[in-house]
Amino acid sequence: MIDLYSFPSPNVRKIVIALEELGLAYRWVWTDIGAGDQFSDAFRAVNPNSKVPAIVDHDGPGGRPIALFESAAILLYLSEKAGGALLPTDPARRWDAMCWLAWQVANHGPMAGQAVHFLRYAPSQGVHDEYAQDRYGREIERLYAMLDERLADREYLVDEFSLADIACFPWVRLADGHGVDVSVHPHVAAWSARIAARPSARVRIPDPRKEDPTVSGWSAEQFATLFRSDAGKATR
Ligand SMILES: N[C@@H](CCC(=O)N[C@@H](CS)C(=O)NCC(=O)O)C(=O)O
Repeated sequence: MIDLYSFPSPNVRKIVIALEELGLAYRWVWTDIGAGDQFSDAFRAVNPNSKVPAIVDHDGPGGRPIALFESAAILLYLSEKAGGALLPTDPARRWDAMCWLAWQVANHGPMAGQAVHFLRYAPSQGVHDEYAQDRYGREIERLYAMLDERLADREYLVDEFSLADIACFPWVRLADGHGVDVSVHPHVAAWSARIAARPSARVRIPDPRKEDPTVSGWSAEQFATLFRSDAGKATR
């Protein structure tokens, strides 16, 4: 059994899709990153970097429990556990998939994160607003143009559905939030619709906060916890 430390977020969704595709048994461990659960000693024993996703596989190598963090490492672990599934068997194509997986976690995810931060969350810094929005906006557009070019003549990033697609898809679904209009990247839009049709992509990540009708969006306290700053209070 695998414990998945979860919160409704694109990086967690990658792991959910992989677990579902591979048919591996898992259970949710709700980790409220708005309430600061990621900074608890118990959580930091699993992920010293205080972020979701993280997993504990109670049946890890040698039958012993293993804790893993960082979405790319978790995806590769799950693939290996399932005998190399979700990666091409051909070595050249497998390495191609690795490149796109690394591209997502080192470029697409972080740049999208910065773009949404400066578009939606950062308190106004006057003249500097435009600078940050321009910098991250341009970089994220460049990355989507690159993705679109890659998908122009193939159904999936390395022809067959792989970890590379799983890593990119949940972020592409949030493109609006980081200021990207996916309709101007038609190959990305078609690829995204293809993946969205898979049952694994439709699984709902449980969110106990949604059962509380008084909770909607981020409160100033949750915002301050998440960004470890009081700055957000100025915007609310
Ligand atoms: N590079 C990490 C990024 C993980 C990440 O940024 N997780 C966010 C949610 S999507 C988080 O836990 N944020 C809480 C925080 O920064 O305190 C990965 O790919 O797993």
